[in-house]
Amino acid sequence: MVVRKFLQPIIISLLITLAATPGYAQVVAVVDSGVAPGTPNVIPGGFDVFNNDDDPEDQTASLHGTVVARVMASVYGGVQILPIKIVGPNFIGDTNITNRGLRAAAARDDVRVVLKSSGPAGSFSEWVNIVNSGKLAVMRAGNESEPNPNRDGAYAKNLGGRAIVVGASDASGNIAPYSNRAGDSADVYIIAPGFNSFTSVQGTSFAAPRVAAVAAQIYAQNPNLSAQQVAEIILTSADDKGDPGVDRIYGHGLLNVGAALAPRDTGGGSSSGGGALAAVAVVAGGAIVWGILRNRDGDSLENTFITDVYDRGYIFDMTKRISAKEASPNLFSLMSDADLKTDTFVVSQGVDNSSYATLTSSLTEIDEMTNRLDPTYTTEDYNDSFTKLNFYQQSSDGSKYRFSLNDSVRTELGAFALSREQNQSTPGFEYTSTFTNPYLSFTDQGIASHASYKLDENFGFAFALSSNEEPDKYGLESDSAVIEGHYKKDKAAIGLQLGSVREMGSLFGGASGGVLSVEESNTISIGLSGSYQFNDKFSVIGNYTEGYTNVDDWDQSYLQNFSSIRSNSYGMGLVGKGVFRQEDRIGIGYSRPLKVKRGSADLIVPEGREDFGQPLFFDEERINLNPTASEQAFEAYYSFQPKKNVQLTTYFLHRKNPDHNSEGGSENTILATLKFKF
Ligand SMILES: [Ca+2]
Ligand SMILES: [Ca+2]
Repeated sequence: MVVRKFLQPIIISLLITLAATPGYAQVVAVVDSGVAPGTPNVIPGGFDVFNNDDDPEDQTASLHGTVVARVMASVYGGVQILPIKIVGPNFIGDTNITNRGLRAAAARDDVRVVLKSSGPAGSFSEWVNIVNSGKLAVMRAGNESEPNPNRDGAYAKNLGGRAIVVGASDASGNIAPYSNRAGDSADVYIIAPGFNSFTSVQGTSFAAPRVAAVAAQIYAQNPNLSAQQVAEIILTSADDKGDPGVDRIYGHGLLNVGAALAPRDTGGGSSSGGGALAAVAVVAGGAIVWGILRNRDGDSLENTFITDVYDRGYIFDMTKRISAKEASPNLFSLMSDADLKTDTFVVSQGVDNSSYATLTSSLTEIDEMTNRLDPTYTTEDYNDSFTKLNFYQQSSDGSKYRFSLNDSVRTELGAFALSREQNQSTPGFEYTSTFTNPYLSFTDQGIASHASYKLDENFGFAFALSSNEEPDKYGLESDSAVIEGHYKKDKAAIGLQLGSVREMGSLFGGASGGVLSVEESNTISIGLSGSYQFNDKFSVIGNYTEGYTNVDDWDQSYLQNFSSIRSNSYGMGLVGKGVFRQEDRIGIGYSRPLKVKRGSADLIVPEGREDFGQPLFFDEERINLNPTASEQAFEAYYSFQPKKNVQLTTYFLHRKNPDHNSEGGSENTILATLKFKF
């Protein structure tokens, strides 16, 4: 299986905490049998409508209303419960009493949620009054195994999305046998555990308070939400059960408390500057990312304040979201060679010119970029069939053409190309970018082409283009071009490259759409490459490239006011052919991958807000973008054919400070591949 991840495998521990919320009253009126004295989370001011007094003591033998209150407090410790007693001993009561209780709940301004979990049904008009006064209605579905919710629960579907009717689940998360089903109320129906540790009795009465408690906590996250929004958050964050989607048994599915409270993004951007959640998973270019992370004075990124589409605030460790997109092609490409299915078609071949095409297809795994803030998120790779196409043509006059789909033409340039000219062999280094032009393209997806011409025995020039227009898939949209002139005399050859790359939303191949993103960056580069052939076996090759980048800020980004940026890369190596055996290849290389040498920007990170709807506070500092460490990469390979049709390659890589991370330590990789040709 080929693994070619745009995102490096970032394992994210979700470090989301709720931002401190001012003490808004988020009261739930519990229209039930009252509560026993000393029940936690109960606020003063409850009513006993049944006995017409102001002490709603619980007279039921099972302490029904008391258990309901305890279940609520176990789900949300901050819940404030206003008991409204509408039944006496043995649940005696009637519609008039219930209606008076509902009216009392509607009249209270501090009540945001009205929970009806026992007793005779009230009138529909009283529930209309409750939702019209801005409150969310939560009703039990009933315990008669019926296909539809009954009693008050039957009203939920006609209350304009401002009500939720709750069925019961068993310990496995399936609908409990006794619970009334979603039926005609599927759009407003959810299930929650019908059991609890306070009583052995089960029922939808004990499921509904869980939903009411979560609703209260969502109101505490943002008291400006409407009842409709709170219902929407709870219903749409439920775990789907039964048939896919909303169905007539489970409605929206099983209550998921964590998902209901987690930041939610539906893909829209935020104009508040709080950071669009869609943009939270950040992949920054390896050339720059450790400059951003290591050169800060403050801890603003560790304590970033973010808001979701419902304007709920969270404190978030943004550094856990930022990962480096490696500055250099990684080893996956080498491993993938062993796995790819490759077919080579010789299109035509003659004495004077030849052309051929290779078609390679593989299965690719791409990490999904989205939904990483959701605590219920599990890394879901999706497979994508992936096709590489290369078409080559070489003419008798020495000119060469190449057209590639989903492959890089970088190895046609720089020291790689000079080496091939002299040695008739392409070096086997994996750090191709340091030996060629790292700015040609930061990805090997997309379309690329190359043409080279010989003017005479000594002079030649080449032209390469690369374009990627799939930012959704690969996170990078860029157009680049490099023109190269080369001169060869006797044993020495030199090349000079001029390049230009325009990246939309990215900087050095990373951060597309992320909070460290940019609107556009434009880099011009100049490169010098050289090759010297010692004898018929060995050559030394070297390459140096320098780039100058201008950045247009993106107004949603935490990085603003970029200076112009200078960056560079270099590599040198010894390559040999036919050293120990006729067809062997050997190479030892040193690379210093692309890295920012000079540049700065303002890091502006939201750290909180005075109140809901008020402007955000920002922490602001000027940071140097140059990483404090430099990656040093040494690589060596030896490749030979022990038998005809068999090729054995061994490869060793040592990286110190990978991606220029001063705390990155060192990495060693040893790899061997065996290829058979049939
Ligand atoms: Ca009483
Ligand atoms: Ca379903």
